[in-house]
Amino acid sequence: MIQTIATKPYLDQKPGTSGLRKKVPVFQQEHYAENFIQSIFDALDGFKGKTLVIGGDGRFYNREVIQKAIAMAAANGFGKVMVGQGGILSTPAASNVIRKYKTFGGIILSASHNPGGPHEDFGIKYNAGNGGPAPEKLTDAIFAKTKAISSFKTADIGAVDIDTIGTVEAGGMTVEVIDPVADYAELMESLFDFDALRALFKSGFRMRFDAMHAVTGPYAKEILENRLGAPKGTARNFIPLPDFGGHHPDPNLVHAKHLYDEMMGPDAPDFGAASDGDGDRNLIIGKGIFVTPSDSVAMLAANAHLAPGYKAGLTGIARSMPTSGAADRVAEKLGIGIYETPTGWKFFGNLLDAGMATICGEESAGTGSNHVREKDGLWAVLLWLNVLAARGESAKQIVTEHWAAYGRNYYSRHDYEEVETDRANALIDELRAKLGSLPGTSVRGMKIASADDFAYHDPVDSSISENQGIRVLFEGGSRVVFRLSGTGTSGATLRVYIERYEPDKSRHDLDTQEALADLIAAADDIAGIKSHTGRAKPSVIT
Ligand code: VG1
Ligand code: CO
Repeated sequence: MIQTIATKPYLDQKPGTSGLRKKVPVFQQEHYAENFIQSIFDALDGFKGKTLVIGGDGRFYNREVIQKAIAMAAANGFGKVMVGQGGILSTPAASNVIRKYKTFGGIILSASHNPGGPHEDFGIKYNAGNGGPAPEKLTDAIFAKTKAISSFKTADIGAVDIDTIGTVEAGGMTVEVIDPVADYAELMESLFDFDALRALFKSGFRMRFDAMHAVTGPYAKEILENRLGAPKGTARNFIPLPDFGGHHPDPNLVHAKHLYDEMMGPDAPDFGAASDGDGDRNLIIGKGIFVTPSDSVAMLAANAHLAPGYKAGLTGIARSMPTSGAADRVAEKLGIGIYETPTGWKFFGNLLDAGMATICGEESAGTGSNHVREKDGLWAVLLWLNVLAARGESAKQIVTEHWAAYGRNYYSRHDYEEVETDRANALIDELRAKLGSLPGTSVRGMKIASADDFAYHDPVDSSISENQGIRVLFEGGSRVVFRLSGTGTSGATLRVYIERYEPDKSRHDLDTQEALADLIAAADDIAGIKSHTGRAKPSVIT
C-alpha cells in the first residue's frame, strides 16, 4: 500500500509569518502540497506510532489536502491521526486538541484572513506538541527540506470518510474523526463564568457575532446560542463556505464594515464581534465604540482576573513589537513582566511554555492566553463578555475608564497591498541604509530619538531573530514602524504602524487619523511611501 513517489523540489516553499501561503493554483501544481507535507515530516523526528492532528478552516481545497495528508501520515509511520469532522478545526481548536490529547503535533490547513476560492489563497502550517506554530528553527529546517526533496511517501488508501464521527483503520493507521467544537467549548467553559454569561443574555443583553462564513460559525452557534442562551441570530454568517461567500474573512473595519455600521447605528446591540477565516482573530466593537486590537489586549489584561480562569492574576504580558504600548502600562501597574516579540504568534510559544506570559496580543486583531498556543478569536470575545458581566458596565464605559486611568495610545495601521515587490524592497532598503543618520533630526517639528531594525533575543532559548521591522521613535514616545507582510500571496504588502500616546483625558475623544496626522505625514517624509509605492493612499486603514 505504501508508495514512494519521485518528485522535484519547488523553490518557493518558504514559510512566512504563519506557514506556507500561496494561491490555490500554485498549491494545485503536481505534488506541491505533497512536497511541503513530506518536508514537514522530514524535518521532524520521533513520530513513529504517534498521533497527528489534522484540520483546516474549510476553505477551497481543504478536503483534498486533508486526504493527501492522511495518506502521507499513514505512509510515514504515524500511528494515528485525529481529524476534525468535515476537515474542520479552527486554529485555536486545533491547538487545544494537540495539547489536550498530548499528540505529537498537527497540520493546520488555512490561509487565515486571506480570501478563499479556486483562485484565492490556501495555506499549510505545522504546529508542534505544545500546540503552537513551529518556531523559526523548525520552519527553517522545513524550508531546507523543500529545496532538496526527491520523493514523498503516500499510502494507496482511497478517500477516508472524514464526515462521520468515529474511528476507522486506514493504511495500518487509525483515523479518528472528532467533533471539532466539543473539546474547545469545554475548554471555554473551564475558563469563563458561563452562569454569569447566561444571566447576562437572560437580562436582555444583545450581541452580534459575525463568523464571516468562516470556521468560527459552528463554534459561535454552539457556545453563544446553545450553551449561553443568546438569542438565535446572535451568530451571523455562521455556515463555513469554501469561498467565505466571496468575501475576505478579515475582521477589520474594511471587511466587517457592515458590523461597524450596525454598532454605530441607532439600534445597535450592546456588543459586536467578528472572527477571521481560521478563528484566531477577533474584532471587538462596543455599542458606539470600536476597540483597537492593541487597546483590547491591554484592557483584557487589566480585567482578566474577573474571569475564573485568570483569577490568580497574570504572570506577564507579551505583545508583538508593532502592537501599541498600551499593554506595557497595564503590566507596569500590575508589576508583571512585559515582553516585546517579532510579529507572528510563533514567538509567544516559548514565553507561554515557560510561564513568563499569561496573555499575548498583536495589533492585527490577535489576542490569546496560555490556554492554547495560538491566538484565539472566540476566547477574546468570551473574555470581553465575562468582563462586561462582572463589571456591569458597557464596553464604552470600560474603554473610556481605561484611557482615563492609563492614558490613550492613539494607534493605526496603514497597509499598502500588492505593491510591486521590487519597489517595496527598495523602500525598506533605503530606509535601512539611513537609520543611523535619523536620530537627532526633526521631521514635522518632531525630533527622532532613535531608529533601528528590530531584533529579538528570545529570553527562553536565546535564539536571535533579526530584521523584524524598522522602528523610528520620536522624543515623547510616539513612533512609526515599517515592515513587509509575511502572509500575502501576491506582490508585497507594506505595513506602516503609527502610534502616539496621549495622557491628557480631555484629549481622548479625537478622531484617530486626525490625532495621528502629523506622524502619518512624517512617515511619508521619512520613507517616501508615496513615491516608492506609487500610491496616494493606503489600501486598508485599521
Ligand atoms: C499578519 C499579522 C500578524 C499575524 C499574521 C498571522 O502577518 O500582521 O500579526 O500574526 O498575519 O495572522 P503579516 O506578516 O502579514 O504582517 V493569521 O490570523 O493570518 O494566521
Ligand atoms: Co487567522
